[in-house]
Amino acid sequence: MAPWAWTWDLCIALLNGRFARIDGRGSGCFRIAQGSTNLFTDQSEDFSVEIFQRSPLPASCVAPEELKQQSSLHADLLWLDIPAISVLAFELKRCLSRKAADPVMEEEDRNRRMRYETDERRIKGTVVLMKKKNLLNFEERLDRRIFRPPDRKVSLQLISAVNGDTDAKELRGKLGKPAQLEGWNSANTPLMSEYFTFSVTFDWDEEIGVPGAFLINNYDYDEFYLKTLTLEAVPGHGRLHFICNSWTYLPSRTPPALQYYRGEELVNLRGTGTGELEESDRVYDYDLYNDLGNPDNANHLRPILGGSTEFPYPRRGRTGRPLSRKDPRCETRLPFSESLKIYVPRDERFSHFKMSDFAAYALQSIFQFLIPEFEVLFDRTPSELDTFEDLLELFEGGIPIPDNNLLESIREKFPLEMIKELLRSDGERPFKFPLPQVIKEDKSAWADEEFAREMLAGVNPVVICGLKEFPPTSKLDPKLYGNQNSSMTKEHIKDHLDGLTVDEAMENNRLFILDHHEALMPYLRQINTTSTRTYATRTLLFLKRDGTLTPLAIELSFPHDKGDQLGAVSRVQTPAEKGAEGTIWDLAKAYVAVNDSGYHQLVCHWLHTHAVTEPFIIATNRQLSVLHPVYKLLHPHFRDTMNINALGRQTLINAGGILERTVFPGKFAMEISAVMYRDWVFPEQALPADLVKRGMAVEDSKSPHGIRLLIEAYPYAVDGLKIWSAIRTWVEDYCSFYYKNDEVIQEDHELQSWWEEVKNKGHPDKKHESWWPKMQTREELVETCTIIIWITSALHEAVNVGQYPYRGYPLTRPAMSRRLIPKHGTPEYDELEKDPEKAYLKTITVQIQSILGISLIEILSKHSSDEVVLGQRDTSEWTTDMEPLKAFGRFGKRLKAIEQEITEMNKEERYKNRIGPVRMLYTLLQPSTELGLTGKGIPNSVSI
Ligand SMILES: *[C@@H]1O[C@H](CO)[C@@H](O)[C@H](O)[C@H]1NC(C)=O
Ligand SMILES: *[C@@H]1O[C@H](CO)[C@@H](O)[C@H](O)[C@H]1NC(C)=O
Ligand SMILES: CC(=O)N[C@H]1CO[C@H](CO)[C@@H](O)[C@@H]1O
Repeated sequence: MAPWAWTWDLCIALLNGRFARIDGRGSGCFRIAQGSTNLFTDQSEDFSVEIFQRSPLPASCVAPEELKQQSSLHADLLWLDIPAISVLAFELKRCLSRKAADPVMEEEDRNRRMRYETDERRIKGTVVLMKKKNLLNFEERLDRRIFRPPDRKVSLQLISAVNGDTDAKELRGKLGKPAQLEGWNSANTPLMSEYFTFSVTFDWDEEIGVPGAFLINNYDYDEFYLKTLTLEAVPGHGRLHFICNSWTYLPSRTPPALQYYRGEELVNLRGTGTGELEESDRVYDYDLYNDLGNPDNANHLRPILGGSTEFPYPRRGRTGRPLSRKDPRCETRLPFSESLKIYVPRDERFSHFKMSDFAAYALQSIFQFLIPEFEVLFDRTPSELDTFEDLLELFEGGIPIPDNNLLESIREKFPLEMIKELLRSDGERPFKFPLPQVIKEDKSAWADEEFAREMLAGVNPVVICGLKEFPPTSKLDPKLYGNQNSSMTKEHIKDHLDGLTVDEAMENNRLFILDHHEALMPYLRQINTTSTRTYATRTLLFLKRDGTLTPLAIELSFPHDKGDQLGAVSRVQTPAEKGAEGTIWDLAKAYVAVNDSGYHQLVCHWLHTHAVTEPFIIATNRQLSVLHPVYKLLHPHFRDTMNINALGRQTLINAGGILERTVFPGKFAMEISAVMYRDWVFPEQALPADLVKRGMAVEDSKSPHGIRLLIEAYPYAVDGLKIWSAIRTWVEDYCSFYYKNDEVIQEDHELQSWWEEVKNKGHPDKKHESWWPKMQTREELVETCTIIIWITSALHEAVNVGQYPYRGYPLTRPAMSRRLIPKHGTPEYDELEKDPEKAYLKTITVQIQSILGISLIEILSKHSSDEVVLGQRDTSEWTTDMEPLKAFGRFGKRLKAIEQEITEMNKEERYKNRIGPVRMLYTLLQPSTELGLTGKGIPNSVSI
């Protein structure tokens, strides 16, 4: 292993790019950076300087030998996290000094230089490729040298940026003669690298002039990832360095010679709309969610989502698998064991070692191997969870697994080091869950204050509304559902309003509601046919003088036994501490939590971030060239989303999948999310608009973000608005550079086609809505892009990362319930009086599998280090335009300042909702913009 080559590779590992057209069936057009840094010259001294600037050496460096040992297993991780980079820098320096002393290298350098000087009609270049490999195939990962280099089966052709092709009908840049990749020296390619460096020699003549792009064709069956091409000494120009995707042009400003290729590439990406798509395809197309159910299995029949008024839905990426024979409207599913092979456009599966694959893989393994085993285990020992202590024991002591064979088979089935962490070989309780943060410090997770606080600063802070009428009324059709108005009365609450009357409290914006009644009610009867028993709930809250909320009453409603038209049967519980009433109050809160966690997972998380984003991604790739400024703006925010969504259709949201098993509506879960999509309004996804709509804020031009919060200490909104505004400023600066006025927007045909397609093909069930921005002004473009970035970054983060810390403790935040409140005079009621813990546990469902699921994700995400967070990009050379780069720098600085502001607020006791009685700070919207990949912060995209 030549140390020199090793360092070379490490340099390259720090950059990022995009897949080249790799299927050998066509050609792709690439963009190119001029005058970039010297990262890829033979003088890698430049590089070492670069690295040292970015990341100062830590005081203690890992010894190189040690590094190498670790590397063989965790090479990818090492590349990506900060301490490792520092170590690499250290290593690099060491190697450089060796290189200088290496006479063979020097000789080669000299020869190369001579060739350049004597042979002017040739251009020497260096191509850097990455081989494709299977993430989960450990053997392959270890022995990368078995890669057969593509050698002469790959050709490259330069495309002139200055001269047209006289033989072509339309204007397109002159193509040079194909050149082949030259030899690949295996000794030069280190063990732990996926990157390969090749030489290439182009014939050059005046007609090519300065190349502006190149065409690459792969006639080999192996695919590879193209990183860079560097041309030495282009006559009349000098050095040219092509990093995939760093030039930006509006369609009308593209050099004429390249326009043809720009259009052709988009045609390629749109595909033909027919046939099954294969792994190497890069085609982006739309389809219905007709692949969740299985027509051949009576238990797995599910409606098609999308394409009907009953079940409207955003579109998903098309895979083109064969249709079902039994029901040709449905697409057949991939076998479970092949889940990871589900089609997504090749460029969407870019990063080979990343969180989403990991998590999907882990979840799949859990559900395939573990859950069935656990189910057997817990059926055998039904008395296992009779008391709250038993549950705590699970967290503190691990899950008891009596059967050693099971343990062994689990070990075999989890090839990944990280999952093995869960499976200790010492002692008989191997599954130890980290204690969820919410009960770590203090057991007051039960407290009413914490119950209420989490509506403002928990994992689902996006549902609570201001109360506008009392008692709350229903919009459900009385012909179908009878009287669904609330049965709460002033009597229930009047003594707890700080001396105000109900009307005064409402006028002063002191009353709030978490309303989970309206949408759930029509489904309760159906849900009642599953093993779930739950209520529709309305929770009334009062804003106290100290800025915290307290629950006043919870209304639990259930359909009338004799039919829907007779209206709801409701009961109203008010806070109680002792005896049966105290237990019933805790149960009432539990039913609210059940409803809230279902709504959170299905609507706030899946539908409002994952599902609605996918059509934007597809339309962006089909209609905006990679050269387009809006493509460039949005692209980092789309990373991994199609991949995780596709894996989700395979194992999470499918019939019988994880979602159905872990949220209370069971098999109706996805249907309900479709019904909820009817209410989705794109412009209301903007944070300020959302807050105003929910009655949590009022418009106020004097306030910093144009609105005034009615609960001043609403941490999600306070932090969110800062981030929202930072994104908006950045987007505005960026768009203003390319679009000097509204006409440029109107005349940008790619932009206009993009927007048409978002509406008509991506969200076609909503295409007639009048609220879609018209995309005629820069203001509309700025607002639209801000919303997209907000959804994919901060909004997703706010409703995603807190799941385990806030919801990992199923006693206070159950996700399922299996019976209603027992009636007076029944044996069940007696039990509730005598043994409240047991009665409580019989009502809520403690789901070992869901704890296991989220805790695994929790553990995995601690290890993930390849997220790129808001305010950062995976390469600093993402554009060559200086103004946007500067604006981006300002955005990063602003986020850093916000980080600081949040930290400061979190220190102040007076912001009670930031810490709550459980002493757990609200940090979900901390942007964490320090340089480096700390695994913290707001990721750019929905990637898990
Ligand atoms: C529910 O309340 C609204 C507003 O007070 C009222 O108009 C409506 O008639 C009530 N519905 C029923 C079915 O009583
Ligand atoms: C809910 O299910 C239970 C048990 O099957 C049944 O007795 C009850 O009538 C159902 N309630 C409604 C409203 O359908
Ligand atoms: C499925 C579900 O989550 N049920 C309801 C919970 O509460 C929200 C808020 O009103 C409803 O929209 C959901 O339908």
